[in-house]
Amino acid sequence: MEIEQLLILVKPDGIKKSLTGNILTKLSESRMVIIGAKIVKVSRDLAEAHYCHLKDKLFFNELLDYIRGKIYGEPWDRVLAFVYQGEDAVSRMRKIAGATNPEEADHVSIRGSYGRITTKGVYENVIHCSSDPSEAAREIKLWFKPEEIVKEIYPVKKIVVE
Ligand code: YYY
Repeated sequence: MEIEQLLILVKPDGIKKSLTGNILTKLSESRMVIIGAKIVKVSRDLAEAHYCHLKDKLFFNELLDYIRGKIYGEPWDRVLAFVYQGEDAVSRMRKIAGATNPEEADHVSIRGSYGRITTKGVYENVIHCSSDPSEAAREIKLWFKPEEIVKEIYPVKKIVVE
């Protein structure tokens, strides 16, 4: 079992639909620890860098508007960013997040429960979840300064609820 970190974003539609609590509850089933957390108004540069692997897609501009919350306006034009850490964090969190296309996602997953496809064809899938460990490392560096991430953490003792 590898100890991994990954980036989770509650996207603007997740914030607008007041889903942050539900999303964090579902993610907490993983028993992973949060080692970074903040709210971010996403600049165009950050959005482009985050989704650089999709820059040739026809939906790229809509995707940038979506992650920047442009299509919702204030006060929904922001994301909540988290760094999680745990054993096999990426694959386990991807399972809880669900497939990219919310209509194909397992109905108990976050995206399957709360996502939808817009009339413009954008997958409004309420969260971002890093797709593999190297992508996670790239994204964490992009979104967080080193001093914003708690360092200690592993090995974490078993979480005991008294
Ligand atoms: O890592 P993940 O978010 O699951 O998938 P990506 O292929 O990186 O796509 C990023 C983002 O783009 C996705 O969460 C929704 C959107 N998107 C879309 O709107 N339509 C597609 N056909 C593919 C992706």
